[in-house]
Amino acid sequence: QPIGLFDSGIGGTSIWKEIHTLLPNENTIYLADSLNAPYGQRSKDEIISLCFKNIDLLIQKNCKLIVVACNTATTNAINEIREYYNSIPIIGIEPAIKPAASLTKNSKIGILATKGTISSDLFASKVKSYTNVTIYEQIGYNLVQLIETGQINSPQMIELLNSYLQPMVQKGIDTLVLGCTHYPYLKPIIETLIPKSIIIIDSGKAVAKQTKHILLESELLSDSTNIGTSTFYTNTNPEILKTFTPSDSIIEFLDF
Ligand code: DGN
Repeated sequence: QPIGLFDSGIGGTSIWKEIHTLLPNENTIYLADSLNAPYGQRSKDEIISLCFKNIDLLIQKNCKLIVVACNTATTNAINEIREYYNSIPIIGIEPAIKPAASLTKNSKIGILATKGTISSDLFASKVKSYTNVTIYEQIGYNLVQLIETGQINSPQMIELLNSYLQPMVQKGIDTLVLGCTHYPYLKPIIETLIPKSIIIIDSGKAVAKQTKHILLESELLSDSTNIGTSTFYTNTNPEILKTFTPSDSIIEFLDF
């Protein structure tokens, strides 16, 4: 039985990579719901129903565990998802505030995430619960769209990123959280725009560890002789997925 993952587009492949690296014996199915991307600018109700649509399909494909490989979907819909799908393990992704709070030395953390994540109630209550650190939030308007359209290294990307990062740098942050699963692909550019002393973190490795832990605990871990197959479905043009996945992956168009 495969592990199922989904995101509004290709961003969650950054999470898939960490899971595949840690658990190479697992088969995986990834849904890139690019047709409905970006979730970051949709209402909570819309996000919930898109999540249900994706999870129904992954369950239909016999998945044993679901990873919501999207901060926007997790922060807006994880409670509703867990309540409805109560017989399958669900792993969500949230901006890595906790590790950032333990890493920061000057108690100043910056978070870059989508509008959907930053304006969610779950995110707001998380931020509030960290009383010992100052958290500077920044919405990454349009970054997902540029990544989805193959413009990672474009002048527009550099300009936008710079305008989002400089205010946080000026506030003196020493830790930057990438709170969207698309953003790890921007790390090489971000590193050129901020001081080297600022630590950049995302949730990928922690999520992979958590996935392993849950599979072990529920005795769902695949046999160590299995060579994991990786299948990616997209409901738009498969071309863009090819640049974010290994060449031996199965990439197919699916109408979902
Ligand atoms: N990759 C999603 C996230 O982690 O929030 C964002 C995608 C989007 O639709 N904005």
